[in-house]
Amino acid sequence: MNYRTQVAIVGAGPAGLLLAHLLRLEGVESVVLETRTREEIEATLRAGVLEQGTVNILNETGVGERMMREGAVHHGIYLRFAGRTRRIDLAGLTGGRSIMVYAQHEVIKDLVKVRLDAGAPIEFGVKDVTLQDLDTDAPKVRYRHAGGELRELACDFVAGCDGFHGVSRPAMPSRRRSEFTRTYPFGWLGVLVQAPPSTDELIYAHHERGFALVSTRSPQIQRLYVQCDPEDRIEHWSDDRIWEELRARLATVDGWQMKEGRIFQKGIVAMRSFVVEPMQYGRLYLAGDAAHIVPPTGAKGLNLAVADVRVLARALKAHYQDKRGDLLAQYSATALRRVWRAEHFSWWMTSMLHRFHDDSPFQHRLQLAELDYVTSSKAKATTLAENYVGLPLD
Ligand code: FAS
Ligand code: PHB
Repeated sequence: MNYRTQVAIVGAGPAGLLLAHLLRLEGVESVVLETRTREEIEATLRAGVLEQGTVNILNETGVGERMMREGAVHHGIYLRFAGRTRRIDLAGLTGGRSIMVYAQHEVIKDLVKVRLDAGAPIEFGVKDVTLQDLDTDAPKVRYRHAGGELRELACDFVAGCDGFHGVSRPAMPSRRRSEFTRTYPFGWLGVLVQAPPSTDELIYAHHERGFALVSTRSPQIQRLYVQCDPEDRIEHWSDDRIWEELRARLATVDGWQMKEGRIFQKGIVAMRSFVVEPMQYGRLYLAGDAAHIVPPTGAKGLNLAVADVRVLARALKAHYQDKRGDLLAQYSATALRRVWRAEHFSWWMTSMLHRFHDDSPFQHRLQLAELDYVTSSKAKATTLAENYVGLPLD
């Protein structure tokens, strides 16, 4: 069966769902195609920190009510090193900008609900998605409907929001794209714990045994991470070993104690930095992880996806409402400027806070000097703060 829309959106992650939402509010039609089921995407554990700009756009477009009710606003973060804890006053250093701790899959639930309540289409469980005629003004997306029927969706534009392992980026001819990559020799083991919070704000810890992060999800559920070997297998990480590492890496000279509890989820993620240029090929526009990956140390992944689709939605609106092509033509350059800023910040946070196994004692001292400087110089602390809360969306 063949049918038509204005914008075919491949992928129902934060990028695809928010783009569909912004376009619908501007009267631009779209269809969202997703390989997984609604239950699966609403249960995917990923990011947890929303920049000020992300919070603002969710509130301004009417999908922020539950976030404001259930999320937690944090005005600072802690850096812990050499057994001491120092606070970065995010709000004080950025004229009142803060972060919201609200899980990515909760944002997904809110965006899916508002779309389906409006009767707008999301096709879950699609297969064999292929992109056609992207270098013409009549691109198409072919796919197999969940029911098995082959379908062709004709459109004006394709938004590739299908993540790092999707089909959109590879649909760009390799001679027409450049890829920039850095892979880190470590990963994160993340756990969900049934316990009360051990801290009022996130703790980023540097330790000779490796990095650790204390984050949260709710007053009953905490999110904790330890640096690990990316090739390691989760079976090698018993709960006892995880607590032993967390206690050691988070220990302070003033005897700070972590509140422990039942670990009910654990997983290991590898870490890399990746960017493709340009983020556009013909009528295909890439957004989010389909175009760029950041290590999670800077909490930028989800927020960059949001920033991309904000620029893309405005450009598509200008195309349909004002017959303007300039914003679409500038999309890739506009998005990449913010992407590289976030790539640099995420690489810097990762380099300052993690142990590189081939680190010399000299390198270790340099990290401690950097941490001492960023927590004692207002100028340097402001650099961290303004990047962490997110530079204002232009
Ligand atoms: P997503 O990957 O979220 O969404 C893409 C969607 O496209 C998925 O639903 C997928 O099923 C679908 N799809 C794929 N192929 C398709 C096809 N061919 N056709 C149709 N649909 C297709 N960031 C943080 O800040 N903090 C974290 O702790 C953190 N943890 C992470 C852990 C992991 C394992 C990963 C991979 C990322 C993590 N991130 C984290 C980054 C994360 O938040 C991403 O930046 C964010 O999900 C990007 O959103 P999207 O670009 O929408 O891509
Ligand atoms: C999280 O809560 O999952 C989280 C927080 C901060 C990060 C990464 C992940 O830098």
